[in-house]
Amino acid sequence: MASRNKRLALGILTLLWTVLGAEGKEEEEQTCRLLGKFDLNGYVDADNHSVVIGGMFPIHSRTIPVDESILEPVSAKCEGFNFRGFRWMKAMIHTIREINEREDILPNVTLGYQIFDTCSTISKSVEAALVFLTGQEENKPNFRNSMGAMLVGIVGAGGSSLSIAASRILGLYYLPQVGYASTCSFLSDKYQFPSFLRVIASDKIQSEAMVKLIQHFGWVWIGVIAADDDYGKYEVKTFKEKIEDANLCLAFSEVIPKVYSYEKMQKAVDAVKTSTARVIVLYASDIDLSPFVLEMVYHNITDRTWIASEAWVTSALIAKPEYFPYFGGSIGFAIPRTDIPGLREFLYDVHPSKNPRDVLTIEFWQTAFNCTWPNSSVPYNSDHRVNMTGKEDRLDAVSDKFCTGEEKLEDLKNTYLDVSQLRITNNVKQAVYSIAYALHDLSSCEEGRGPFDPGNARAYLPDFDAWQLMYYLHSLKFTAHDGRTVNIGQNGDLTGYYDILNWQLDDSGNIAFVKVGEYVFTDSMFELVIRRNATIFWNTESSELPHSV
Ligand code: TCR
Repeated sequence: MASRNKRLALGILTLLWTVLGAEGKEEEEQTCRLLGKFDLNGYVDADNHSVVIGGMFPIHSRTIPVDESILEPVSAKCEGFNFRGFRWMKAMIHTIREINEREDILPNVTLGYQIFDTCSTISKSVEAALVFLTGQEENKPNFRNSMGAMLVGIVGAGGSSLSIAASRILGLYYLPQVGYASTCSFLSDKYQFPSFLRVIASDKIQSEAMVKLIQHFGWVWIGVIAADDDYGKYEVKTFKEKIEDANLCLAFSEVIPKVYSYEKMQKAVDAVKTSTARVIVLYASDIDLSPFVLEMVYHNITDRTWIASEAWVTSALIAKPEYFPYFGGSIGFAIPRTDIPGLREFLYDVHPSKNPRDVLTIEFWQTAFNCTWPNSSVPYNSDHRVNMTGKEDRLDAVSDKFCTGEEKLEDLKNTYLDVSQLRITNNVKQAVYSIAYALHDLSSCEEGRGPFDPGNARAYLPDFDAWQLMYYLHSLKFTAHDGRTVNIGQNGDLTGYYDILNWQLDDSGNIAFVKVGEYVFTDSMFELVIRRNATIFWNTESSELPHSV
């Protein structure tokens, strides 16, 4: 069965390769745009490097719907610049540079990278997975990237739906893939996703933690709203099961549509409006959640306590002071926060004049400073979404102000530069480190002591197959820069803890994520601790703990 799958995939790849081409590399670091069928944006630095780590990040929020009158298949363009995803991508480059400077990890190897923008969509993630595998002008996957360097593993993709799609293809070849934000419990199934591992805990744990939190505060009557993707669907499914087991009651369960639909959105809004449940669990990544947040503001729905899943609990997109009357007092789970030395400086080192072909940096600059970069073809802030009134909102606006290049990043209050909440960003770092440590272990394995059959007793660097890394990744345990242990574990999942955060207003009128407790978990135990002296802000008329019974 597996080998039939492989042959089938090989056939597809062979076909696809004939329409694929790759542009050569001219500068040290350049925007990489592959010609032919696929149209992917990203970054590559791989010349003369023996080993390359691939990356997939949501640098845009969505693809632009393709004009239906076009008969040929075309690769969609993207819009909705995502500053947070841009920061994650930068964190990967920063980590690779750091590893290259270290003498204790892979001393004789320079790591390169090849990174693609997934535009938060499945189709782009699949395009990227195929380009990673086909790589260069050979009609079979050869685990070399388009610069001829060896591809050893992939960091990403972001959301579970994207990782699942990419993993279906990468898994056929056992190419290591380390997720930094994909939490779907489904991905723990090693039969379906043999080469997927992650540096973030599975949602199974968070659903359990949610129920414990709900019980802790004595709530019984709970609503749930989730994104219309694998993340939302699986989370809700497990959550419902756990709610039933705990004898709690579900008031309603609704979805937030991925593509704006007035009817679907109103169904969710009505459920919140009409239900007597005062406590509502929200499972969605921030990009999917923001249209729903606007609806809550529009309908002036206050006096609800939102339980935040990790995917939006510290999101700058949602935690805006103007939303505080509606979402203040939210309480939810966050993965551990850390500081990353040197990252701040690295993030500030960005300027569109450095490379005129770096379209992502140009778009970053234009969007951040609300101006048009002279002589560039990068569209300014286009938005093809159907808006809240149900009409399509085409604003291919060109800002009438030109960027001068003198704009100051210091003046910018933007999530890209905010290094106070490094959580997923740190996961990106640890995902890169996982692959690097596995490579290091593989390269220092003694003759005859490797995991492979005697004829192939030792895998030499760079002369080895990427799948051989899986052996080292499975048993990987290392200490991160902040002293924490990263343990990918046998089933590719983690042990660790969540911070429990509560949204309060600080003295300067911004939203502060105040830590009020922790949820600690290992394979065999878990514990919810709400700090005894913690002051929790509740968004109720009386400011007292809400009742939802
Ligand atoms: N898992 C979600 C995606 C996601 C995310 C995030 C996206 C998580 N945390 C933070 C943006 C920011 C958790 C998934 O789809 O698996």
